Amino acid sequence: MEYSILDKIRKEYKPKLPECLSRDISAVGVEEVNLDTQHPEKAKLKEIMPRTFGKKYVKFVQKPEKINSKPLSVGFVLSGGQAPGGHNVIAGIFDSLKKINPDSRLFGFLGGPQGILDDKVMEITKEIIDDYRNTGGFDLVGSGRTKIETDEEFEKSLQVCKSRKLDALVIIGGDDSNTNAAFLTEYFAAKNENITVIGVPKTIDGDLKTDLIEASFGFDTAAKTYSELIGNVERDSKSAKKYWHFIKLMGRSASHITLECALQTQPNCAVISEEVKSKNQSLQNVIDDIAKIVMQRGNNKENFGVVLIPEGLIEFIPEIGALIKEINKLLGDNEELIASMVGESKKQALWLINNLSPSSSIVFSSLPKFIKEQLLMDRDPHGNVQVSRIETEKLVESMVEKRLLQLKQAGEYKGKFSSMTHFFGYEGRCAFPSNFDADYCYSLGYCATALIAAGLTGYMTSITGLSKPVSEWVPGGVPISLLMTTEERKGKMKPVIKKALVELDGAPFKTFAKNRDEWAIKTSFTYPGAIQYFGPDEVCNKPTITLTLEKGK
Ligand code: FBP
Repeated sequence: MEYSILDKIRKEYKPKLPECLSRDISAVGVEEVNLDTQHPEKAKLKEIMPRTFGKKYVKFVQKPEKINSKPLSVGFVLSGGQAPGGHNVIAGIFDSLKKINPDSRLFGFLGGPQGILDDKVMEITKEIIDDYRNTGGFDLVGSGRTKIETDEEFEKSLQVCKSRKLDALVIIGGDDSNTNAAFLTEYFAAKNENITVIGVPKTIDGDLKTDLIEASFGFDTAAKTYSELIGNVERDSKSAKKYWHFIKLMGRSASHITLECALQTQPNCAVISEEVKSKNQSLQNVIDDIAKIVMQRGNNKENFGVVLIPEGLIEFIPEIGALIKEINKLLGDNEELIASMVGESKKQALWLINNLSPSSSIVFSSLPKFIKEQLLMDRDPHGNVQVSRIETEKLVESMVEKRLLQLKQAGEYKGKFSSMTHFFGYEGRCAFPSNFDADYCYSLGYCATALIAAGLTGYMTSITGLSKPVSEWVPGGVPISLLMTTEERKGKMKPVIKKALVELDGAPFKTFAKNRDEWAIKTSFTYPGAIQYFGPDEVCNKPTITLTLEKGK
């Protein structure tokens, strides 16, 4: 394997740890904290997860003497989409396990949760992990989206963990993967098995977030990478003055990435899906708003600009959201029938179209052919529509162009409209983790070990105080079941981890809303540049604007 110079130098970076984890990890104990958390669906969840619901948040404390020094055997799995910092979570678990006892062992399941079902593992050694420290990607063991959900799959997972003599299984994933972690915990507990299950919050989308999980890892690096790219496009557009750029950004549901990038780059327009939904805006309303900005700038002879579009928008537009829900329900209720049409995508599509309600049928027929086809594409194993594969940026661009033509014909628009579309998603998921993500992930790895050593199960690693210097971060664990709610999946109500959407009364959105009218008309672009790994604190170690505004200093 050949390494770039940055790759080589970056491997030497020593991630910072919160004070409490930086001394003797084998002397770290837990302290239960009584939070006044009245879960609104307590009764329902207690019934579904009788053995694991109702545990308390714990924070770590240094004890005067060693309390955990027995060797531990731990398995881990990377689940779902790649997020910068995954390798540092593994490095953190590895180093802390070895510090507790050099005979501890760490095994990575290959290719995501399917690796557990197929019992495919790789033992992580010092030589191996040293090669992956502070690098992006999940390529050390790979990832996948297989869902472990049936009793048969839970049993298989249990048998594999037992045969490997694991004390614990760490699931590094997003909301769906950690939902599965909660059920696996319940299953192991029901079988009286002493194998603990720990979750680690991963997703660039930033939507696995509560008061106790202030950020999911990867969000910082991904948002900064996209912001660099957007800044570059902005500067190009301001230099050439001839294109409008429509940029779709990842974020399957929530618009956190788009909002953060907007705060970092001050584009002319950024659509926030949660606002569209709350205002019950139709697709045409969204288009009219964008066209108005293009028109005003065009009438000022500024025929260029940048529009940010979250990839999840399509599901938040009420009429399209209802259509997608209907398609999902039809797919969920008719799994066997649909499966019998495998290889006959036209027949499958026709069947779906014929079974839509009259209102959804009208919406469906109003959409361009490419969007129709993309809406009917396969769902992911968790039943989600694959929004990354829907070209919303092209849909918006073409509808804005159409609207501008109408405005021109009405004599209201005097500018020229030339446009380009972009999708920034995969470009940011495997970047070298920023110092924030490198430190955060390494610390999360230590937290996972501390939870395992304390014999806790069904917990997600939690670090609070993230807007402060690393030494002041407060590490601990939050019961996964506390994060759960019930939601419709594949047309049926299921317990899942609640997705944290952009809060319209939160500081990040309010800051954006206060400034956006000015950014729309004036050219106020800001250029964050590339992530810096070395140099002054304010360029290397600054958290996202979202985190700073949400948590303050
Ligand atoms: P996770 O929720 O698994 O972290 O994935 C996030 C994400 O990057 C989304 O932003 C995007 O919609 C999706 O994954 C793309 O999935 P895939 O990698 O399967 O194309």
